[in-house]
Amino acid sequence: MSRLIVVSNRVPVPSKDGGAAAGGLAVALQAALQERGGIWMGWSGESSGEREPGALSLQQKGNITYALTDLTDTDVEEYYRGFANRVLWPICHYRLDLAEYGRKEMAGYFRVNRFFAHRLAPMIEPDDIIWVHDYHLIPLAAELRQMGLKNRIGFFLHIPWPPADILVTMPVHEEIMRGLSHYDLVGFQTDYDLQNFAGYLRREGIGDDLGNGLFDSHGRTFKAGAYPIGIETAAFAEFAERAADNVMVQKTRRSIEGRDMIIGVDRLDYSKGIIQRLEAFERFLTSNPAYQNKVTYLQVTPKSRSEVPEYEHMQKMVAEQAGRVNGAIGTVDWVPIRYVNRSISRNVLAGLYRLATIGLVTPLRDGMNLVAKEYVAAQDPDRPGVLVLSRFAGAARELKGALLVNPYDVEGTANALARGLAMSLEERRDRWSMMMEHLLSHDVSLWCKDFLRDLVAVPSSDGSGAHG
Ligand code: ADQ
Repeated sequence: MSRLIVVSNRVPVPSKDGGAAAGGLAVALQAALQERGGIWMGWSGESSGEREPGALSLQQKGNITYALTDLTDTDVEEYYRGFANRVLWPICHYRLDLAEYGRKEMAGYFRVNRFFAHRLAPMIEPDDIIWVHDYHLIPLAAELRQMGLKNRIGFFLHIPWPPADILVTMPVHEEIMRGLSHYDLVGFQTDYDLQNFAGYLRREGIGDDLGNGLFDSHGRTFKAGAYPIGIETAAFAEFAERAADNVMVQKTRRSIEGRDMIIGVDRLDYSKGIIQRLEAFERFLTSNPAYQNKVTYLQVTPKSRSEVPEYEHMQKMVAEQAGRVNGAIGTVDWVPIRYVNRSISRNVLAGLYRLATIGLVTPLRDGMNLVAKEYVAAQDPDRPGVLVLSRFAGAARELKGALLVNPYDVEGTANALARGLAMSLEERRDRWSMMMEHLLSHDVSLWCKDFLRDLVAVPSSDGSGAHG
């Protein structure tokens, strides 16, 4: 079996003491790496100032070598904060209004990808399989090909892929698309993203759809497909069951005694629709006054990317809005919105999901959204809660038992909350079983296997044979 090389912007290196349980994606990729042996390479998260970063820092854990590099301050500014998070992230989330183009940032993005390729290439053996993750590293395959590598290289995009009309507003859309054509397999979260990708090739006249998922573009034949990512369903359900004994979960249960809890869990990001969600909760309370003092909404939101101005601004807006609603509707013995700005261990998180009568997941646009899947997996099969889910999350295409909402429609979301809280136990069980069955049969380890199976099987454009 060939070795596996995973490359992603950040790398979940296990801590010395075993640390907090890692997320499902890390667990699945680590399992594949352990089985095949391999390397996980990425940015250390550290800056080397203005000096060229030194050699890769290598750590061996079982069959896996973690290979990390620092980046210079300029690299971090241009590649990470600049192009990746202020151009590609907003564009892929349909936010043309937030994209900030700058030649320097674009050049920095391509430069850092070249740098990654130069650091990675000496470690690669001819029959290694390479799997690149996410929007930070789209041009990596092209750089590796430039250096003569003929390995099988796959790419998975964790975020949405926008329609051509949106993509072409990005000045370097042609280079980005050329970059994708250097992979052997390009994976998207949903069919809808895949259609957007195929639609661009057709519209710009730069590629042919050969059928069977194969495309021809920029002189290469490659495969593109939808690979909806899953979670570690069975393990997460077990965490949730065991979390009943956890002190933090018990304290939370006592603190909501006699009330229903609604839970929202998101990184603080404008794509997650947190502002609109708070508005919907407020609307729900004002249109259904009987629920006042009977429902508590817990929003758990660790800060992210706070050095990017849009995120800093959002942080302020969400805090202000939660404060305003609490001031206007709360009473001396009831705080309608509990807003927590921190990260929580996966065990506790699973226990909190299980306490909540409603999981409220309303991104304005999301590649998949794992919180929706985690909420379902964490439910008590005898008394499951209700998932209220944005139709604009990739997960909405799979989780048919959810109450689907349009997050821009504040009143519609408020009505879904009322419907969810009043739903009969029988309907809750029916909806939940349908979703749980799907999540158990489409978990993250299957996702990983499916992608690698297809990557190995795709006919190679570079004359290299298939190998498993
Ligand atoms: P994200 O945008 O980060 O991921 P999501 O899929 O919801 O979004 O994953 C977030 C993860 O972080 C979940 O596993 C969740 O449990 C965890 N998390 C969130 N808040 C937390 C908190 N306060 N404490 C602890 N953990 C917390 C990107 C894409 C998504 C895609 C994933 C995976 O934007 O669309 O689903 O990658 O492909």
